Amino acid sequence: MSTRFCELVGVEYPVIQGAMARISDGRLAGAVSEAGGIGIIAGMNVPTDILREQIRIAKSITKKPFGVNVMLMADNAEEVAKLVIEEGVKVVTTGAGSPGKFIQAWKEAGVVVIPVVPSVAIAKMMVRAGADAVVAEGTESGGHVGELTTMALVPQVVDAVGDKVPVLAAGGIADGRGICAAYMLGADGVQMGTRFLSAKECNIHPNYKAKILAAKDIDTVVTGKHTGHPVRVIKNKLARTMIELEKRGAAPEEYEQFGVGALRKAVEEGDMDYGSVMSGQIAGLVNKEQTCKEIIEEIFTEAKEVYESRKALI
Ligand code: TUI
Repeated sequence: MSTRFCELVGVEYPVIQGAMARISDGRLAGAVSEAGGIGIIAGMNVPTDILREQIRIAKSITKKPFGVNVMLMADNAEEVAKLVIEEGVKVVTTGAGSPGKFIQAWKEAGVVVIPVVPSVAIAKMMVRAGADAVVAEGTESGGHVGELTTMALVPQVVDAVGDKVPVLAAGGIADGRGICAAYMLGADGVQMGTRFLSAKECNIHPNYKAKILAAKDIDTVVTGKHTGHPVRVIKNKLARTMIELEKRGAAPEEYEQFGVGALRKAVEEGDMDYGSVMSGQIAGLVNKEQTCKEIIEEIFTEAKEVYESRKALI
């Protein structure tokens, strides 16, 4: 099942564990990489010394390549960009903006650069700037999302840049069916976040994990569309309050205050009422806690079975 993405980064399975702010740390990323995928440590707003510690934790768990995410809207983007070079991190993914000004230094240091993109125009811009691969992320994803669905976005990004770089699909993918579908759309691999929220190595509050395991198909909603930072979360009191205020035409400043610290409330305190419980639409499919190794082996075994059982249809 090796794809050109596997060759590019030197991994067994073409799966990236999506960066999850305040969630994906060295332990999770190390476990994903040790299992044959690419684990990603989220760098957003993590102080440099703590991030360095997390990178070293991942290195102590695995000798295989792993990555760090640079969230470009975050104040510490510049520091994270430098730290990955200092620490010899093999892969960088980026989100919520253009990493253009960092790309040259990363490439000189031999870092594989993989921006996450929500549209064809941004995918083209990233490839022109020197990206080695792109993740085309549909609006089904958790967290900060674009407008397009994975089904519409991935083949269009593949047509636009797939002859130059590998394209990975993200958003709404959590099992072997999703992997097969991504391959059929022309992707060379997938990025999954929500499925890894259920991993044994994922250090979120037990209430958060339970919420994901219990979630149904219609349980997420996008808040903050008017603020320019649309974020998909599990519906709760915080999400309903924000949507109500948006409907009433309240100024973004009025409800953005609710978002401050809300992710920490969910991840660390387990506040499922007023915390920001970021999750993708596929949470309804995520029903059991497993190790990263079990998750990765299961989804790729499933992908083979799905392909065998469905190929006669074509
Ligand atoms: O970045 C994500 N997902 C995220 S970031 C995040 S942290 C956060 N917390 C609170 C509020 C807002 C964010 C949680 N989830 N996904 C990748 C992604 N990147 N989605 C969309 C984009 C994107 C958008 C615009 C990438 C590039 C871009 O370029 C615009 C430009 O030209 O600069």
